[in-house]
Amino acid sequence: MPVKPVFEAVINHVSILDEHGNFDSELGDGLIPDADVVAMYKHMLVCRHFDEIAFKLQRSGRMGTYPENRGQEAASLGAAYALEQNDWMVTCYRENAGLFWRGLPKEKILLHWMGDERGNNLDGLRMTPLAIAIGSQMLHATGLAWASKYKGEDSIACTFFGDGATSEGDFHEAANFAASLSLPVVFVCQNNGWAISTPSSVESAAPTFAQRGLAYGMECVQVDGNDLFAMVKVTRDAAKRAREQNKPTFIEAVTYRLGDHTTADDARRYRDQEELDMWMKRDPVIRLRQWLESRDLWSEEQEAHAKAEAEKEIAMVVKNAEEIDAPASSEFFDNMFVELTPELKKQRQTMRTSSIGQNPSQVDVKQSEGAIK
Ligand SMILES: Cc1ncc(C[n+]2csc(CCOP(=O)(O)OP(=O)(O)O)c2C)c(N)n1
Ligand SMILES: [Mg+2]
Repeated sequence: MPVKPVFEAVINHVSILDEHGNFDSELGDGLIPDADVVAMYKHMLVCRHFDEIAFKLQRSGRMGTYPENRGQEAASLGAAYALEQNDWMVTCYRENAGLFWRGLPKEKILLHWMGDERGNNLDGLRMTPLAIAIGSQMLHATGLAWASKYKGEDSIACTFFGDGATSEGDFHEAANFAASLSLPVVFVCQNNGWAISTPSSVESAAPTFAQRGLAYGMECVQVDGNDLFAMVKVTRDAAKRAREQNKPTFIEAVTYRLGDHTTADDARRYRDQEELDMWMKRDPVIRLRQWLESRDLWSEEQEAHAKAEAEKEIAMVVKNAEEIDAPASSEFFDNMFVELTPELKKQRQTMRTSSIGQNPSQVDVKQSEGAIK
């Protein structure tokens, strides 16, 4: 037969708890201990409140631009829950829920968006600063996983990015290296339907984003990203594959951002109210609460108590972020590289002298070093 298929593929969609409350016991029973589901639900309430307060801080001129995470909490939280303590979490900017779950102090996110570089100082945490340059972080994840494999460690890297980011060359390079060098990376694409005002249908003509990983020889799966259980399941499977076989996986988490792209955006100008209304009903927080209530694991009183606790906690987080001592002006050089490049070293050393009118290239770097400490 001169013509025969050489490759065929199927992309599976995984859902355990759907928006109507249907729960797949076969996949879901025993997946997460009840106490952990309760803890993660409370955590989602805290994250939702954090989001609301961060939005208000921007609107009242107390913080710079902020990207709301509202609606996408289950995707990063479920994935973060499935990772081991020493795994790397390499994110963009809609993963607060997962980062907080893994121990990122909440003040750090506020400081970041307040323009204070200390928000990016993550010493001791296996996570990288929020990547605002779209797609750049996936390369870092591949590099971290490569380092882990090279050193014989058992940690893996889990990276998060949007649907739009898969159109960046960085994604394709990171994916190709990860698959062809057999590196322990989990790629989690949060497909929220939009890249600012560009709908995903314009970003890609393919029926799924998951299949983008196929081209590189990766395992690929699509999952309901608003389903905490399904996120835990697919990430756990992918993490196991990475750890035990050094094989990367591409996970497409189908979700939706319920807010604007950032506080600098007004999504009403490009998306329909009906679309938003439909996704409001698929809200991961509502879904999880219904599941907990149906099992007598949650009550109205617990809800009120948890919300009051969340308000207290976030008020303290805001206070800590706003009352921190002003940073030294040279601190914005300090948290990106372990060792500064020669150019940055020079900029750091000459920033004061050049700001008062001296040409940095004419400043004796060694002499000025002491003055700017
Ligand atoms: C390299 C680069 N190009 C363009 C931008 C401007 N930009 C910021 S967010 C964004 C869209 C990202 O969409 P997606 O990856 O789907 O993530 P989402 O914001 O939807 O979570 C763009 C184009 C950027 N930050 N970096
Ligand atoms: Mg998007």
